[in-house]
Amino acid sequence: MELPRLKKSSSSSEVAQALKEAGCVVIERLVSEELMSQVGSELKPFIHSTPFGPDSFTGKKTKRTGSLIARSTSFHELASHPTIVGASREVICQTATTIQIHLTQIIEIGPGSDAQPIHRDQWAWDSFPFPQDWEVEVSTMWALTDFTEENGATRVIPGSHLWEDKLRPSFEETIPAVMPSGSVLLYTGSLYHGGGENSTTESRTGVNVDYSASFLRQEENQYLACPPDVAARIDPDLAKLIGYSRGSYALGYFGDLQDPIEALDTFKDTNNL
Ligand SMILES: O=C(O)CCC(=O)C(=O)O
Ligand SMILES: [Fe+2]
Repeated sequence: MELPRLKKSSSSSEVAQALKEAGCVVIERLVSEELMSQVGSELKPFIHSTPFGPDSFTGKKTKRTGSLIARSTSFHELASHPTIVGASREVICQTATTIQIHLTQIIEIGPGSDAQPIHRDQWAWDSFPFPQDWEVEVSTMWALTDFTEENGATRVIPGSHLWEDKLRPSFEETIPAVMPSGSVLLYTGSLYHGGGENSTTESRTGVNVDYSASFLRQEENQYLACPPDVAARIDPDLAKLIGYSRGSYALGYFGDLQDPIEALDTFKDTNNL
């Protein structure tokens, strides 16, 4: 199966349909290169002070820098892009009533990095065996630099979202998601994939934003990454998407069954925001 490729003008439903069929899809040049380089320059000091990963999964020559909502205002446009959020909602809400941002992470695969082991992102939930027709996560990888086969473009196996669980596919079964800066690769939590090997002398930089069913624990702790004094200053819809809202009917309330967004309203009132 080939990796489906869609245009910037594609609707959320077209993207969701491609995800349901192939488990992955690229939208070419969804945002401008200028926006990507703005995100890159806002995050540069944070990437600079990030240590390399401790093991072969995170990558010993790879840097992973999080808290992107608090650290880069330009990044908000990527995290809340209507085509992406709409498609994620459509795919995940076959099984859940609401979605949330699961993690935000800039991934810089340094020169000489080995390929990452092929995996499913949904294994993060203790490898819980979700039924095959349950999609609980949509991952996105925005190309900040161009993604090439040589510099470590994400490797995917289109169609593998329907494969059995706990397989160990070989690197040879994968293909690289080659795409120019400003493009985005979407893949379900059930798709077998991994970061590629970087045999060039430059870093490959991708912006990874994942969305998940709100009934699952978030991989990046959004309440520490974006505490109330930060969350009160961002767009309320984005604040809701990171978890300052109720998940489903009962999840995430505080105090006397209050909705989390009320905590931000109170914070704004007391601080005249
Ligand atoms: O960096 C990449 O291309 C993929 C990273 C990835 O799959 C992960 O960290 O889970
Ligand atoms: Fe992954």
